[in-house]
Amino acid sequence: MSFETFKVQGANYDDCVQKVRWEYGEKAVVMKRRAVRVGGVLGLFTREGVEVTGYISTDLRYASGGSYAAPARPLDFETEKQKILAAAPVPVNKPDPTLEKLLARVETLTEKIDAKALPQRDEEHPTLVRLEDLFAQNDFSLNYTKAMLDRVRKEFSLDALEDFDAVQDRVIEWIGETITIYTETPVRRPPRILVLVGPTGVGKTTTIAKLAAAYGVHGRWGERLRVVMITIDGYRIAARDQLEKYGSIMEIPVAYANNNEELRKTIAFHQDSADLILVDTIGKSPRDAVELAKMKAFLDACGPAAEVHLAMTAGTKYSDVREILRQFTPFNYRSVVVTKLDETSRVGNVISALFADGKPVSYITNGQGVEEYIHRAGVVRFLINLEGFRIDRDAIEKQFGEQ
Ligand SMILES: Nc1nc2c(ncn2[C@@H]2O[C@H](COP(=O)(O)OP(=O)(O)OP(=O)(O)O)[C@@H](O)[C@H]2O)c(=O)[nH]1
Ligand SMILES: [Mg+2]
Repeated sequence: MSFETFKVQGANYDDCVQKVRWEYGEKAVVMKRRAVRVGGVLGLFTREGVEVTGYISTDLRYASGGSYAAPARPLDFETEKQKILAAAPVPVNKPDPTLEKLLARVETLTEKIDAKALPQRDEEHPTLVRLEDLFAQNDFSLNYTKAMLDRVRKEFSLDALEDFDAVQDRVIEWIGETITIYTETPVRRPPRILVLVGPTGVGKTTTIAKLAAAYGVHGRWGERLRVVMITIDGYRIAARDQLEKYGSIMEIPVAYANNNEELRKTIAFHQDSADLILVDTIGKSPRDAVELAKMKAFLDACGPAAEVHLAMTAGTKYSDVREILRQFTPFNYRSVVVTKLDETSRVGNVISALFADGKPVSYITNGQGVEEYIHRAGVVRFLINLEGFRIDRDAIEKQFGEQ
């Protein structure tokens, strides 16, 4: 079966989608996105951008006379959001918790309405029903599931659907293609500054210590680096002790900064003596906009080159992952660290949410011990965590690289 594909680049995901709609109309289906460098001259002045690839739907099942009901016209979350914002009584400059809650609710509802566009199960091929159950079992979002099942319907003939194993092998590949991995920039001079933000108790401090061990003690991903850990959580004695204990065991310096100015000075102090500066922060509720804004002002001392990573627990449910991703947006985080992968057998929630927001993953952690339970993120690591699918490890390693 042949179909027309496309590849479009833009400043961000929304920009790409707009271009796709403009060029190819409503029949275009975006399947894959990845972070790329765009623009520039002779390799200089490139910017971070996004590239989306997909195909043009030639699906005739929805044409009149088909056996499936015409799909409900999907509501677009952004359009609905703009309508709500426009109707707000005052200009919304700072996050308003009520409005945020309302937006989250609208998003859930639009998802549910979208999902109604799924054909009735009793009209479905058993392979599709089985796949739909597997997606649900792994906590994939309804939109993600629908997009995947649509693609299966489009790319497999009725005959081909009979071979469940062949179909699921392809689906695993497609899921793998929706996972974006963060590419580390091997900067050392000035030192790379890695800041970890995120909700309370997700494992930020532990992850900072794990990164310090991996980069600074074991040289696990290349040459051993000179590492410094800074915490801005100096007021909490327990937090201070926690990092200090790790620091003394690993013989890695730990510094404290209690305000923006101290943080700026501490970073300046280590400018020439460190290769990697790891900044641990105070866990914040994603709902506390005022506290988040304060911490953002504090962290501005790290400078624009600092890499902010957002830590979150793998077991977080889909709608909460979306909310955390949204509420931490002001920190301009580049990537997400998925923690406590060992505590869940479901990774569809995180995969769907990161895909919906176009966010890459940089590291995953999967255990309490500091020595080894951190890995650079890799597609295979997520795929082997999928439940119920038959995973052909050799095949996915061939495609996505060994982990
Ligand atoms: N199972 C499991 N537990 C983890 C992992 N990473 C951290 N933890 C545990 O999670 C708990 C909280 O870890 P912290 O590193 O203190 O979390 P935090 O985000 O710094 O917490 P706050 O500073 O209070 O916001 C501890 O009991 C850690 O041992 C992991 O990968 N797997
Ligand atoms: Mg902490």
